[in-house]
Amino acid sequence: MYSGENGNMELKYVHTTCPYCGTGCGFNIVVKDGRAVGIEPWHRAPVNAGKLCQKGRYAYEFIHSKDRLVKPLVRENGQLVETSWEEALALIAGRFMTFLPEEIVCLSSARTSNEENYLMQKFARVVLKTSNVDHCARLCHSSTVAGLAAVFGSGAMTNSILDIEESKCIFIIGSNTLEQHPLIGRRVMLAKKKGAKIVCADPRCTPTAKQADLHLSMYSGTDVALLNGLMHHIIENGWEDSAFISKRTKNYEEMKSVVMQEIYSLPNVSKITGVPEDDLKTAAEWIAQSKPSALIYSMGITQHTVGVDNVRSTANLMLLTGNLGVPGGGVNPLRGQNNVQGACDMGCLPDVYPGYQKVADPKNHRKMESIWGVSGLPKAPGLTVTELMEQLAEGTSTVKCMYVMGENFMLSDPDLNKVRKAMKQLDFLVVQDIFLSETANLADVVLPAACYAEKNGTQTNTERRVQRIRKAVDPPGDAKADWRIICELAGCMGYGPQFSYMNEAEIFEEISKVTPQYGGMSYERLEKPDSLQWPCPDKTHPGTPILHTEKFSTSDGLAEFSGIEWKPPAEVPDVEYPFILTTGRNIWHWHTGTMTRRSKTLASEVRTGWVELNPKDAKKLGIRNREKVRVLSRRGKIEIPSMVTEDIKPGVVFIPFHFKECAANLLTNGALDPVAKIPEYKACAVKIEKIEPQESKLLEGQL
Ligand SMILES: Nc1nc2c(c(=O)[nH]1)N[C@H]1C(S)=C(S)[C@@H](COP(=O)(O)OP(=O)(O)OC[C@H]3O[C@@H](n4cnc5c(=O)[nH]c(N)nc54)[C@H](O)[C@@H]3O)O[C@H]1N2
Ligand SMILES: Nc1nc2c(c(=O)[nH]1)N[C@H]1C(S)=C(S)[C@@H](COP(=O)(O)OP(=O)(O)OC[C@H]3O[C@@H](n4cnc5c(=O)[nH]c(N)nc54)[C@H](O)[C@@H]3O)O[C@H]1N2
Ligand code: SF4
Ligand SMILES: [Mo]
Repeated sequence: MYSGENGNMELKYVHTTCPYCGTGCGFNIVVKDGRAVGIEPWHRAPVNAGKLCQKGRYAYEFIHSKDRLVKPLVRENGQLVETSWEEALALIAGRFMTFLPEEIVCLSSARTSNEENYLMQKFARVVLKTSNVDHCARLCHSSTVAGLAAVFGSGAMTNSILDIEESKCIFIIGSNTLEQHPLIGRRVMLAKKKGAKIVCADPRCTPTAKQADLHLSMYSGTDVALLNGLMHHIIENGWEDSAFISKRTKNYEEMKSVVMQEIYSLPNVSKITGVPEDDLKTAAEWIAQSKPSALIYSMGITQHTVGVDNVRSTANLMLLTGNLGVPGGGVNPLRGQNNVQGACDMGCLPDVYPGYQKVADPKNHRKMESIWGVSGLPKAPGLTVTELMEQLAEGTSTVKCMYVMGENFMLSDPDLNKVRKAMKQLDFLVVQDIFLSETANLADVVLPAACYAEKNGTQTNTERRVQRIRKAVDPPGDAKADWRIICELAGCMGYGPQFSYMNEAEIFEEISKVTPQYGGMSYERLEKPDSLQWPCPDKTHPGTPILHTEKFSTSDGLAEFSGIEWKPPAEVPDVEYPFILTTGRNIWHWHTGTMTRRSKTLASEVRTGWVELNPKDAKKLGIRNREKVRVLSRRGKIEIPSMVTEDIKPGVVFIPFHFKECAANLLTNGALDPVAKIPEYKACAVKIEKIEPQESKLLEGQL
């Protein structure tokens, strides 16, 4: 931090890390008279070298919003009314103590720091004696964590952001990198400038697909067929890396026997995926014949009932072509939220303590009891949030109480009508947020939290880089940092000694003791702009930019192929619901819009949602561009402006899920992957109806 004279104005520049995506760009918050007034480049930031996308550039605009939460609120006669911290915390502590461990769930937040996530899972386990702790990674990369851990022994991105530039061929599948991880997209573009081939597999011709040398325009939900087809062609041509396969992997023959079946020959795969055969051939040749090749994926792969299968298939392809453990290669899942990697690392998952140490292993159990100075920690894994919502809606759950920190599932969970029904089953809901979100609006108690610019801490980006966030301004009103709120609540419930920290650095010190991957890290070491990438097991370890260089993290050090058959999505189009709906994001907005829709520059660029459909489909339905239409699924309906565009495959429609007035999640399907329990956000069946002129007049009258 330094203060500079600018005319006679005193400006302060505070180095920090972006609160939006998992790229983890660094920037300076400009502070004047105690207010954040701008964002300026921080050129020494390792990930982005001073460059930013529009969300980072305007990440100061929502901080001083007039409708920030400034006081705790409690529900009285149906209304949320202001109260003091003492009363709010006493009320919560009293109520929490009346619930059994199996009756209570904590949801942590990938928007908050490692320190705060660490304390949330510690609160659940130590104070409430429950393993019921989860967070939005369940909706995002739970299939990555499960799938890659099974293959490589670790669920994290194998390579680094900088390293992408060294690649000779980049295969992007189910990731709109240029819009959703723009500063990683920049590295892809730099690789392209140096001659790398870019292949992009996506049902939409996104800005990323437009920059690619080859766009594989596929139907949603056909990824395993596509990947098996590419592997079929590679093996048929003898392009596999036999030396790598024999030295570093096992189970190759099983995988080979599956992908060499007739169903995965290119003519068949072309029929299933809708991608021309020649494009499949070119992609297979580029990926196999360029060394090194890197694979990048994100939600187009993970958010399916076959999410884990999809993830394992991507790993099969990169093992087959010998692209692991080398610079410019790797399987690179791009983690979404600023600190979703950290929230997972910190053990905000129902089956693991910090550092992915299994709850069910008695050795870990004893270790944690001794470090935390408690007895009676829960021994069995807890509930995932998606299973919880399902059971609540069916009326079969034991859960009666939820403590939610920084998640807005009333807009982000699938099948919102079901979620609303689930919420009716709860006796007590506490939501801690920076704004009165759709979820907070249902709570019995709302706690006002400090935002990223108002607290210190660390967060971990997609390439496992642990970086500092630094306090630039004071929180508004009575709002407090999440970590302080958790500690005060634990104190009210008789656990003061286990939660007495003077500052964030003390919490981090405990994290480094408990979490093997963070063992050698401290605030002092993280002060350097380069920060550290985990694993960093001891104080002299320099951190690890590339995983699996010598051996994999599995028990025998080998990576494991698996033979995976293609299965269609849980719900496929039929006569009544003839379109595949896929959902996702836009560069200007963030998830449920709590921050970006309050950011005046971002909000003025894109004001509401839309449904993308191909001109051929629009013509059949008699729908013009920008006409308001009705989209219906078996679960709900919305009204939304159309966007008629060649950029989407006929038969597929796309809706961004940021906008509450036309919420995509009223339509989506809550069907889950059997292992990861991730919902199928990327494929369900819908129909589209024209809104007749008389009807639309009536609607206008109602607005
Ligand atoms: N601007 C912005 N950036 C963000 C976010 C945001 O809300 N706004 N959110 C962050 C978070 S948490 C995450 S997880 C990431 C997500 O980052 P991405 O995964 O890149 O984003 P999405 O738009 O969800 O989906 C990516 C692409 O998958 C395609 N797709 C849909 N169905 C399929 C399919 O079946 N197969 C394949 N191969 N592709 C398919 C979609 O057309 C879309 O272009 O973004 C992060 N970055
Ligand atoms: N249809 C569809 N739905 C999806 C997806 C999709 O692709 N399609 N993607 C899914 C994915 S990948 C994700 S990650 C989820 C995201 O789902 P959510 O995490 O529910 O979405 P956010 O809008 O990021 O909500 C975060 C909340 O945290 C609050 N917040 C921000 N900073 C702080 C802080 O410092 N402290 C506290 N206490 N609160 C804070 C924000 O105001 C906001 O209310 O959405 C999922 N939903
Ligand atoms: S790329 Fe991600 S981390 Fe970087 S400025 Fe944009 S939103 Fe922030
Ligand atoms: Mo995400």
